[in-house]
Amino acid sequence: MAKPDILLIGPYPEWDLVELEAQYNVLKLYEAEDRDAFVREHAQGIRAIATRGELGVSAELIARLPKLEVVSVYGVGYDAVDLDACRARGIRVTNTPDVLTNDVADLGVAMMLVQSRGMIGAETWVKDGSWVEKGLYPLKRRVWGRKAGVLGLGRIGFEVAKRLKGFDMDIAYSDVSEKPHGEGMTFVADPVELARRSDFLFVTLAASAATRHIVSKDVIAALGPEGMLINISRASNIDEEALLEALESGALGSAALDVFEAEPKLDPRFLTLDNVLVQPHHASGTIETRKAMGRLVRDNLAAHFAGAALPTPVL
Ligand code: 8YV
Repeated sequence: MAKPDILLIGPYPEWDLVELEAQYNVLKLYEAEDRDAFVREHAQGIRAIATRGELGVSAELIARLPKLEVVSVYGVGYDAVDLDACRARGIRVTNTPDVLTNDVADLGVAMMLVQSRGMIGAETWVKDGSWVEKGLYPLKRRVWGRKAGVLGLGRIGFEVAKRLKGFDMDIAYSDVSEKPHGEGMTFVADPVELARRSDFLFVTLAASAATRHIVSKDVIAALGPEGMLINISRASNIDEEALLEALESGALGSAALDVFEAEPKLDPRFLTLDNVLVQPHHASGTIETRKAMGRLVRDNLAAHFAGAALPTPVL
């Protein structure tokens, strides 16, 4: 029997590609010189899409693929997949939850530590000779024992909070309602109030139209000139223009960001600010986790084509 055609929206690691190509006829959209012509040429055969969290699939592309049955997302976030278009056509959607939770939480906590203790600047201080010429590195702010806010106490938010407890931090969270797993933390319904009581505000909620700019100008102002914003979710959760203005004016102390509106082409203002730590959307980027994510993408595709229950369905 012929291998089913699957459309790969963006590159996957080689180890996943080898496995996918053994089972499917993999059509690499990202390698096509003329993507429009490539889609037209293969439109009648494509039964599955494999994509990445930040790339998703547009309604426009879905509309051009009449035989599309399933979209498998390499990532927990599926906000970039047009779910309405999939729902309307009965197209199944899967993601890769759980396997990446701990790595994403690790990176968020690492960013807090690196940024609060000024470790990037401290390394430059050593390497550029400032230590020898100027002496002691400027003093930075402590982390342990201070106040942390977690916006979104889902799987990732919970793991962030668990780690912060190890730093004896006073932890509060916001979510749509009080959570049974929020034991030992203070529930604060209003994100502005949460920001007001926080030294460090972690953004860990799944992005959707409803959460767009939930970290508003008011939330940023409430976090204030001594506060730090850490985003390991999606850029759309933050009003990025308000964030940049607050970082430039000092209305917000600092930020540590793994995600950006125009990634990978960031607003160039981010690149000149010295109170922001920027990371290339790699919170889930460990070999172990990425291998597990790739496996789950394939397990979902295999289950779909075998007519079995999908391991991690979104739709
Ligand atoms: C990306 C992510 O999918 O899990 C998510 O939602 O955004 C990430 O894990 C990953 O960077 C691969 O592109």
